[in-house]
Amino acid sequence: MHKNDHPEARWWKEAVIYQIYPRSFNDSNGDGIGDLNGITEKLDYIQSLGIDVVWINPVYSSPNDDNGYDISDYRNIMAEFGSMEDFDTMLRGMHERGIKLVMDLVVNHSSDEHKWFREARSSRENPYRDYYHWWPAEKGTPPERFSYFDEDNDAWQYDAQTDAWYLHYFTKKQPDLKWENPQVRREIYDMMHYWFKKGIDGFRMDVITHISKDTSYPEISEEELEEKYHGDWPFYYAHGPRIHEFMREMNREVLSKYDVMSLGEGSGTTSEDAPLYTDPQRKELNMFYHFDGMNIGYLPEKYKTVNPDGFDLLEFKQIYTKWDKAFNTKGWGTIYLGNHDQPRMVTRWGNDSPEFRTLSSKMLTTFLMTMRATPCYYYGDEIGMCNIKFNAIDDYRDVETRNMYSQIKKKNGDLEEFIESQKISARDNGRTPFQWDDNNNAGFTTGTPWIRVNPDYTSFNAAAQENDPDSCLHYFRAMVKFRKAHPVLVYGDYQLIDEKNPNVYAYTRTDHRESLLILLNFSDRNSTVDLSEIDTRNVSLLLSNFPGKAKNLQSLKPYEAAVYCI
Ligand code: TEU
Ligand code: CA
Repeated sequence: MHKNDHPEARWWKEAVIYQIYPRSFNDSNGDGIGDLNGITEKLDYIQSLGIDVVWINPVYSSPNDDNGYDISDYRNIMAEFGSMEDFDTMLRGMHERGIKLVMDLVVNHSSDEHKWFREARSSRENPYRDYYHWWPAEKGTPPERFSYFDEDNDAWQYDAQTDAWYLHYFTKKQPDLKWENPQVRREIYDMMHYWFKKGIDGFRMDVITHISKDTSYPEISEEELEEKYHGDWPFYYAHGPRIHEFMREMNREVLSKYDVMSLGEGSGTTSEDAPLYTDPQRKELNMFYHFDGMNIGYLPEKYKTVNPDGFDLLEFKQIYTKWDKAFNTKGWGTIYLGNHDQPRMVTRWGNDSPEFRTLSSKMLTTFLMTMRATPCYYYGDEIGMCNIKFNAIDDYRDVETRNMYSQIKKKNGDLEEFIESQKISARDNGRTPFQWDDNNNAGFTTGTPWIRVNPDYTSFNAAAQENDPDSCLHYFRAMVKFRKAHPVLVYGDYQLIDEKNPNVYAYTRTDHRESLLILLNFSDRNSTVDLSEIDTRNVSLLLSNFPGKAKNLQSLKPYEAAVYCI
């Protein structure tokens, strides 16, 4: 293995992150809900993947209106997930195995059941009142603001007790914290110190771009807002006027004091804005993940309704190339194809038919492990888990899907089309229990799972894949090792090849030591690639998802992935 000598080398650039959705990973006590002891039980498995960092979705006290993204106590563990002792045991177990832990930081909003909000709503004079954004009734109806998760998309909720509205960009049980209040920021920084002192290794920062709001309403109209913050929603929710001031302050007061990873969820930012958060000279965050890649393949005007024709690979390539460029000199990015807010990667970006599921899953894994950004790999993708595709609204647990359904119903919209479309795009597709083995409920729980287990667990599960050297699981482990053995995949230049090819994504990664060529066929047909731009005289195959790869470099089988040294 090469010793890494890159001048800008950092552990978090070289890491592979494995994201765990605790509710669905492993249930240790039979109540149907995954928990911290469940994760601890599986630490040897997690270690066997060769990953460096685990990111867990929120495990703090929460009434679970939005599965833990509505926090009622930032310094405690959700009762369903266990106790603080269980947390400490899990963290110790990870550190003993050389695995770092990144937690979710959800500070754009709290739960309405947080003490701060309960106090704030009790009277206008309460000292916590100014922790949130209020609109008193005597000023008339509040100016229009959009909420992502509200049934009427109205971000203002009227509260009779004090005759005022409060702001919530997500559900009405997620009131937005007022970052403009220095006391709020101090509370949050203290809380961050509390977790860092416990020994955690970083934060993934939920909708962090949204914390700074334009509070100049009603002086500013919806139209002016759109213009000021790059056109259509949701951009004007992000990247608010004081955002970089807050980020720098958080860095100075907290992050700079530890050797930790900070990863911002970059919703609503463009590739021009993003480097402002991650440019090391600006001392804000380490890295960022974008939504541009996730947002392709939807019908315009129809939120989360997928285009039945699928997505355009040319657009896909253009987006990932653009984002590589955004971070190639300033800062650092992350890359993902699925997470708890997205459907399963093999269904959305590959092909989950029996013929192509394993192949396309490996092809997508190859993509994630050979790009410049830090990969965030989602639990279950290593065994090729796919969308569950519920037929009925009652099967869904997610507040987003349920609210969209009620909205469409209210407007007498096409519910059938919606349910069909959610089979591809719904977040719950990525939240079904991990498939450990072919026992009841895939070995996830001895009780009744909080959300249905994908019935395909009898053929797709970790135990079966352990015994199959050609499985997705073994391929993922091999790819992680491969990335670590080739620092060029972390730091090397990225160059798109055969840009106009509609089926094949081809690129090179190059540093002073070596040059690798990556060929990925995203289609279900034999495809060819034009390699005339590069010198392929000394090419040798290093890795492929087709063990006996065809001799002809230019022709690729359906969903073939191959990495060459050139
Ligand atoms: O997601 C923020 C975000 O941008 C989502 O609203 C996203 O657009 C949506 O999930 C796509 O379907 C974060 C968390 O990752 C998400 O789970 C939370 O629900 C949300 O913030 C509120 O905290
Ligand atoms: Ca449990």
